[in-house]
Amino acid sequence: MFSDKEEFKEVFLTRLEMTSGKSFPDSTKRDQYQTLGHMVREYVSMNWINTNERSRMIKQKQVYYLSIEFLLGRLLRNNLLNLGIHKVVEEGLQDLGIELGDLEESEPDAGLGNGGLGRLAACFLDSLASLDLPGHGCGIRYKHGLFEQKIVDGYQVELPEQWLRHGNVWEIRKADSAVEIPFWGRVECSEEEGRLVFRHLPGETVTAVPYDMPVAGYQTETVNTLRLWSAEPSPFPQHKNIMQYKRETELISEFLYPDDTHDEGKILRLKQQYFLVSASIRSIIESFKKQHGNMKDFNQFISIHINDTHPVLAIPELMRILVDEEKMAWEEAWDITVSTISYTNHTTLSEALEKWPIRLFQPLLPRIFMIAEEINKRFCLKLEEKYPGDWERIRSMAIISDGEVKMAHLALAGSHSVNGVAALHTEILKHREMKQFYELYPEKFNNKTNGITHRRWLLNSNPRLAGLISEAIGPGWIKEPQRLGEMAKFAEDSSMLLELELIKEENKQRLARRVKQQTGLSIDTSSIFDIQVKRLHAYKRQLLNVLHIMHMYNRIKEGDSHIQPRTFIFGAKASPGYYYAKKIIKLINTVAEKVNNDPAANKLIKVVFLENYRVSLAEEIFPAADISEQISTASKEASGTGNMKFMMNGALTVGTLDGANVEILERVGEENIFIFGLAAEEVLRYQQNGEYRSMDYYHLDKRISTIINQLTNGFFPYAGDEFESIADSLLMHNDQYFVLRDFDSYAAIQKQAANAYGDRLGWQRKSLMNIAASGHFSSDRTIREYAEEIWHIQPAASHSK
Ligand code: 26Q
Repeated sequence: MFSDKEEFKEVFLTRLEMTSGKSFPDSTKRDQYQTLGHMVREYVSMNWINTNERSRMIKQKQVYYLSIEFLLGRLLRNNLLNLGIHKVVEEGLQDLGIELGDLEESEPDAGLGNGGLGRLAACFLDSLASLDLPGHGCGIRYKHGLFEQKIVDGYQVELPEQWLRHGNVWEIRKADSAVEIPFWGRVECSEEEGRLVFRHLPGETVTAVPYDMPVAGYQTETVNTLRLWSAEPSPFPQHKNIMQYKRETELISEFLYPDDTHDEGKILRLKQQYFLVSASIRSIIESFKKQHGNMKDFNQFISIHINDTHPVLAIPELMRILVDEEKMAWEEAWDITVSTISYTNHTTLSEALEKWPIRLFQPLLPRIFMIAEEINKRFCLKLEEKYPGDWERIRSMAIISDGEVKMAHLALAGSHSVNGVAALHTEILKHREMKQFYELYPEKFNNKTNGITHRRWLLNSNPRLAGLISEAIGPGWIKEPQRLGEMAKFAEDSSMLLELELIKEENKQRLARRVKQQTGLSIDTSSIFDIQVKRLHAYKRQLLNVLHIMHMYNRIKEGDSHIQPRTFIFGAKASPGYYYAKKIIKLINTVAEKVNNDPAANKLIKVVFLENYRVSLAEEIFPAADISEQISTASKEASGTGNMKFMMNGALTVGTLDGANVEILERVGEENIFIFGLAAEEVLRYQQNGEYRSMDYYHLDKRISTIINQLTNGFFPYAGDEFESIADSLLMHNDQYFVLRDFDSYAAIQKQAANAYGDRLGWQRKSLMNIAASGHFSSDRTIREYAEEIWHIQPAASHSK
């Protein structure tokens, strides 16, 4: 149906009428989108079935990537490009007077994630399939993804997100493969053939129904599966109050939890975690047993990866099945479990490590808790052997202690591989946060620097730049992104540099139109587009950026006209319960209001807050950026991946030596990046010796005292005491994230960046060098490393188109 334009049009029109029940002229964009989506989904079916059959026939090792989040965004364009039918569809639709772009806009974002961690999972799926690797995702089909953000009077307001309102054309409900998940109840113990046997008698069971989505690789025949589980009432509920049972059951997959490490310990979140893990492991084992008969060689054919600790119950769940159901001896089951499971850590903030109080855990998951206790007991015995008498060490490493289950400790003990997501982050894990575990298991620790799929983040979202690159070095980079390095040979080619500038200008115009449409504000595309888009967190220091804008405003008001015009653009969601983060959003909007309405300033600087930052908006933002703000307090950002998306689209980084910025610097060289601020070692030293005093910076730096005073002295006419808590965090609470400490060096580097922008060709050369060095940060490279060094999986016999 996609082999030629005429055939496509015919099928499309017939299908449109059949499925929408309307004639073509009466059909809406959404009808047309859905028709096309269903056609594409059907088109992949053949390869999907073949991929599944092949893996059943040839007994190839498979990896399952368990993640509580998959931040997929839209799928239509990605699927069209990966399947190689983009052109036929675009031209066929054009004949019918339909713009493909308009249909794409009808697709809701699948926003089943908070940010970096969830988006990484989505990039990994694309790379797995594109590299012909047998790797599948397992997640939750949340009815509502991350909340929709509105800005009302400068404040964030949250609305429930509704991506499933009109159905999801990419999924297939597999009711036949549903599994039952037990909760609550008690554990019965008996003796059978001289062996203690445990049986969980659940108080309630929930049905997990899988919805499968095809993941088609770029120009290959591999189609992997993303299996998302939905919670439904069990067909035989044994509950007194049926309505209440139905409601409680469905709640499990109703909402994605916003990343709120301040607000932990919600029972529903734990229920979600076990729901995902238990359903996934059961279905993995069922399909394994169909193929192999018994569980003996499980670890040789299956790898299970846990994305942070959220799915860590995979460890006790696999143990439970092997010991209770497969009647395996504990030691053998443990060896299989450890060699099957691998774990990625995404955070250095020790306060963010997951812990669950026993009083919540034990009643909800009584058998899993017993197994966790047994794992803990054996683990502590081993520690005692190795560190006799070192009770302090044993207590601090225990999996269960102080009335809590430590999920990271369970992951460290129960997996064979633990990785950080950038070199610096892995070093911090080894030598600080997880030092004792590194001493115990040095062989488990390894680094896998994050990556992004260059297909979504360059080929699809910046088609003009992608076209220019393909013209210059051929299209080989799409399969082998490290070949982007060949672009470096054009560093002195001024026609290439001018082309780059032109493309950037066009992308800036597109973003300017979006800004106009969303905010009513006109922005100047010849100004520097200086962009910070990411979740709002104190450690990411959006505050440093805003304070610096206030300082620039003050300079302008003092008559300094040596200012390179700049448009500051922000996008950020704050977790609904994160008071301080919400204050920063209000501050950004308040500064925007002041600056944009002051005729003395708004010719030189403007401030834009784009509401509801999400994948589809990101795709318009990255291609239009001149400056990428990556300004976290050094040591706090595990990796960052937005930094890579900006770089790949030719933006220059203003950043600290944190996360993957360090590796970006190594690749682009210091002349092509703007590095400032404390290094991680310095931050960690300050934190240890307590010698930082933010008040000194207030007293010694006039720029700083002026700005901080402005937060509370009526400078913002209607603000009242709105920003007192921000001023207090900086002065009374000693500025935990070293905003004032880094202010001077930030202001200095921003001046340097502005000067560099003044040299047009010089800037484009730097931009080119960033693009050229970005191939290393493709998730294809990352996934190859996981496949070779952790999962030990091989590509399916090459059958690329
Ligand atoms: C915790 C408790 C309750 C509810 C939700 C959560 C929760 C949810 C999501 C906690 C954390 C997350 C997400 C974390 C995350 O995205 N981390 C980022 O991972 C990226 C990919 O590795 C890194 O690039 C970022 O540096 C890291 O911050």
